[in-house]
Amino acid sequence: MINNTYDADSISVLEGLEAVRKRPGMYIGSVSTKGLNHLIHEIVDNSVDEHLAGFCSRIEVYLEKDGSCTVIDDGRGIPVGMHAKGVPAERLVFTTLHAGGKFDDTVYKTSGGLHGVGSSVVNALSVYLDIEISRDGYVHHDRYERGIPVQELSDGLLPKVQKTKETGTKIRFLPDPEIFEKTAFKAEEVKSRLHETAYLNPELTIVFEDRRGQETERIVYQEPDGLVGFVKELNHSQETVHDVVHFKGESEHIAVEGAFQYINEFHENVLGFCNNIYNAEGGTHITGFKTIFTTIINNYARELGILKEKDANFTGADVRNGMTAVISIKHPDPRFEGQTKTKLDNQDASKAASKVAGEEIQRYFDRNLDTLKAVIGCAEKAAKIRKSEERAKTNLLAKQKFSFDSNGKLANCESRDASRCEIFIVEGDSAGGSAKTARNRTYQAILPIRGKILNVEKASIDKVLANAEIKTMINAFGCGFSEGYGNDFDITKLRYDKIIIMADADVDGAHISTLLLTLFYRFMPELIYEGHVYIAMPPLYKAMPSRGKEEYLYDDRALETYRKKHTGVFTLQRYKGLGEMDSEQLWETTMDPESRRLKQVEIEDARLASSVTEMLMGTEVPPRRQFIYENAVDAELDI
Ligand code: TSJ
Repeated sequence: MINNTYDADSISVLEGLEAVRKRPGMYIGSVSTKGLNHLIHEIVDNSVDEHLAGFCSRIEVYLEKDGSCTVIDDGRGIPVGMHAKGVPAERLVFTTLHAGGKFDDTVYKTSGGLHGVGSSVVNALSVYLDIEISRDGYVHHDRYERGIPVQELSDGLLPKVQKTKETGTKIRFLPDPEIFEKTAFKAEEVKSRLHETAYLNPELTIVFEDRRGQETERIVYQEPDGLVGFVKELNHSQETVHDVVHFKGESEHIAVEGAFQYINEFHENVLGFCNNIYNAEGGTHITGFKTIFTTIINNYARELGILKEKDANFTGADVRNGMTAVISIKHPDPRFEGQTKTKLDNQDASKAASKVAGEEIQRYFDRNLDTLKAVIGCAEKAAKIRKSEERAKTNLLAKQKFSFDSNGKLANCESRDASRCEIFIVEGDSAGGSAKTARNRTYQAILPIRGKILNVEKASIDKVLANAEIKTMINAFGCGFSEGYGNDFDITKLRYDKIIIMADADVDGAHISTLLLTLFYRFMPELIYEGHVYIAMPPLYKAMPSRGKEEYLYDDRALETYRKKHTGVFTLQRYKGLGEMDSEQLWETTMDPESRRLKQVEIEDARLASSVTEMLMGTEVPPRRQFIYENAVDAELDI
């Protein structure tokens, strides 16, 4: 009887394992670098949960030389005692899908995260996962390989390998190259997420080390100022209008915290987090905050006589003109919806955010009239510009509705079936010319763009709209654009299923891609959410062996492999730019759907692009060069 139960359990464990390894995307989103990095966050989130429960103050994350990742915390240590099912509790954590909740006495679960997976998924997708749990006076050891336990138990329990007075959990795992397209973690993304976590948890210390290079890079993230520090950091290079306003409270068992500060720019940046998870698509907490904020400002504006009886209210977008804000809530049972399952859906979160923000912000403004007046001043400016822009915009779009080929630059395709059509945005006239010759004109359109397009992160909307390249692009796509002021974007009108950025694999190319991504991110984010934006990946080399077929090599790793495989003599041609390829080569390597490589742009890429654009555009030249260089190299490897 006991044996049967045990067998049934191990069968279901194996089935779970197989399910995860068969369809990893279902559990971690994708098997690209994003999915790979997701493994780290999935593990770290457990330590953050332990912090939220009040038992952990330090988390260490190490990227190891062998490609593995180590995560250490000083929490209570995963329970190791015998569980009712006859195995150590820890074994269930790592072998049962969605085990978390069973022993989880933390109030707030991060398990409602992007894909709601757990440590068992990371385990199933790792060549090895090694565990040391310090608690009850000992270090307990366990180990899995591709999800299967390989550590012998003694009397049904984990072996104690050492005495200790400490407590905590240490996990080291190596992602399986059989599963992941690429197995090198992207440090920049890990760092940015850890930094974010530090801001969201002011009493937590997070240590990061990248031990993979010649020299170890070590960073200690510690942000005692929390959300206030976060907003300051977001605004660090901006002209601010007042001190950061902070508010905090609880309603319906939901903890709500926020901070905001206005800058002298026509730009709104409101970030939402639920249980430390970033909500790229916003959600109910954000709506609740925005709605109450608009009401508060309109009420004050009338009270102060800034809005007269005959005046219309400020719109929400007016009121948030120049606002940088972070809203972070802790919800006991979060639900997510939306294209990327990052939009908070709980109605009570809207109520709680609105109640806490409403009460606290009014209290603040009652005592800080200068800040209030500065904020209302931003809204007034926005309302004024909105009114004149509404006119300008209608004129612009009306005039150009049917003339998007007017400046002769767009070579449109013949088909009007959007699901088949593609538009290549090509840097430079010479590459543009080759692309026009090379393309399949039935369904491929070419839009050459020259030089650097406007940095939309900095420019106000009228400048953006005045830019010729941007105008042509908006007109070509056919779906308008959206900014704070109204929302005229209509994705159903999109004329192309794929928008493909084709830029050189060098510094300038990386720069222009970054600017384009920023433009899309700010004015047409749905294009990215719905997966319409791609980056073309031209090859870096062409290898021509003295005997045999020539071959295009898309990155340095491919070149390395090629060198190992081909013992004979071969000539290597390095492509410096798209312009070096004739139209036939360009077609074959970069445009032909049968043989080309495209990288689908994910919202995280665009968010990163947008946040670095400002730095790229700054006046300090040295860090900027370095950044572009590092990322240009990255882009080469990241295929
Ligand atoms: F994800 C994971 F399981 F791999 C993992 C868990 C990874 C890492 C790096 C840390 C952790 C983890 C789990 N750190 N701390 C904990 N804590 C518990 O699991 C724990 C400890 C004690 C009690 C209790 O009720 O006494 C409850 C829990 C959930």
